[in-house]
Amino acid sequence: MNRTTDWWREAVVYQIYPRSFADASSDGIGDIAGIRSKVPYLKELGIDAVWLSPHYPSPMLDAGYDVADYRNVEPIFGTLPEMESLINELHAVGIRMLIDIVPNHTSWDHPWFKEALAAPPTNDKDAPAKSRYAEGPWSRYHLLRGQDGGTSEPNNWDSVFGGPAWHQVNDADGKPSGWWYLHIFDKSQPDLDWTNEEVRADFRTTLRFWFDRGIDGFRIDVAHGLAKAEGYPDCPPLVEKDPTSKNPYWDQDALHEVWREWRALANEYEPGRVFVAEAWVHPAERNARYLREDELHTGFNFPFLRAPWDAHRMHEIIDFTMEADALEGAPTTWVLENHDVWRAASRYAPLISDVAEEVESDGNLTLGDERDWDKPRDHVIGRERARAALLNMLALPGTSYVYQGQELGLDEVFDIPGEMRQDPAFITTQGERVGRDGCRVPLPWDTSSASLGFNDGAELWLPQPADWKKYAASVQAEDPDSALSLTRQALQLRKELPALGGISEGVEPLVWDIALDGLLSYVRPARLGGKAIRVVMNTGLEPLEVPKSGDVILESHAGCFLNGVLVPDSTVWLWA
Ligand code: ISL
Repeated sequence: MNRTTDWWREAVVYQIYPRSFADASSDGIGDIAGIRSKVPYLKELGIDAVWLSPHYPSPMLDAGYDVADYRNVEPIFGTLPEMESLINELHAVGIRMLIDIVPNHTSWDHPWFKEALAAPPTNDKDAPAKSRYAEGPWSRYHLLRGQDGGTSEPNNWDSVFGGPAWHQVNDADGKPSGWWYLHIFDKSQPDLDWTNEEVRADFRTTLRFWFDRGIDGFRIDVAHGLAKAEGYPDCPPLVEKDPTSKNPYWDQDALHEVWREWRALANEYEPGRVFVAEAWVHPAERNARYLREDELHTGFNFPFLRAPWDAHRMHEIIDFTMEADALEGAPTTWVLENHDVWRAASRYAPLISDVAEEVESDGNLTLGDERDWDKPRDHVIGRERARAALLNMLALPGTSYVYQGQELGLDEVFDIPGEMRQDPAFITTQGERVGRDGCRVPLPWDTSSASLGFNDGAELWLPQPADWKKYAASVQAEDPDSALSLTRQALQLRKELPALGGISEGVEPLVWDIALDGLLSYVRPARLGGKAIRVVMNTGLEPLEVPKSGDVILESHAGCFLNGVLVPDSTVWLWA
């Protein structure tokens, strides 16, 4: 174990979604210059690393997850030299930098796809259904002959954003060719064929391109999607949304070969570079296979993100994810928010109509948990729970991910007018699915402009709610009880208290204290001369007596722990 290179085992990584972080150019969309202006803020927040969502040239039909050039910077965001300055400036203040990479698909604006479209397939009416067209430029993508003489999709696969996962290509005369390309996401995101060595070699070049510029690692988009089952079999009924190997386009064994290749490449660097997998795979043991010693370093813990507001369920999830990852010697990570899901403050907010009833996620959380999104919720409770959940997360052993604005306690924004919404899930389903724009609203920084310091007041790509002034970072910085102050304190204590670290020395199981109805409690044992810490969270509806309590280190809101009793919707760190 090398403590210097294993920083990723217990870091706090802050996700920056560049469109919505800070806009120095005042065109309404965030940019690299905006991020550079906030490096002091990031330093003061106390994070260890940044993960930047895609910054590559893109037509932005999926907010940059549709990449047209993997070795450059989107002009809206800035230039390559600016990107290099950002890397250096973060490093200068001791913050590492991960960037996103999107290997499952390119944009339809990528030169490879344009080249493919310019080489229309022959309209071979006699070609059997599902035959592969793997010649020339099309061999980098999945192009198949449709069924019923080419008139219908090659199989029943659905796109994650709604509708079929196939789009028909025209022949040279502009008529439907009978050949269809695969797009598991939007039709502007054709899937790459990873059995093609040219594709693999080109991504190796991209990895080196960024590693050579000082990037510390990559977050790998859709790491469970690269291989498709041979023969493109139909998806069995009811398996459609199932991220297991039963689904012919998720979690296929063949893709692990790619991760082994990437790991070997990352290991060539000194210090070694790291990967975090975005893999929505279950069961946890299968997910852990992505973290084998010669594959990826870590992966997101999505079961934790999807946990309902229930101590018992959280206990189970913390335990089984740690156990599964430990089988591969990997540390577990923790995440509550990202750019694809509802803000925690809204996700945990109970419906007003039935405060007591908690509905467990239906598994469709990945594109924003869209259950009852238009029904009123108790956001006061939601915000308290989000603070409590954050404090619990930051005490768990291993790396935690914080999504921009989570430190400000932002809510999901629901009242974005339809014509401003940009998520392909909203557009493809014509509004049937509300999509993910609600967690992507530009950040409120201060009260200096109509856009709350996001830019000089120019119109934003997504509107901020009228009451967001109270969330502005500058306002919260003055308030010792704000979400921002709480996050800063927690991150500071994480650095100071030895008991909250230690996972670099090996994967230790948590010491559970109690997980009673509504009460989650565990101890982080004493180490390096520091004292043990007990973490207690109350997800129940009643105040609960904490059987073993010590002096308070930090409370999720002031006064939530008094005389040994913890109020609902709160977390406390105590000396054990
Ligand atoms: O595959 C899923 C469920 O099994 C999805 O949850 C999927 O993994 C997830 O939506 C992938 O998200 C990532 O890739 C998308 C992009 O729109 C998201 O923003 C990104 O996080 C396509 O690149």
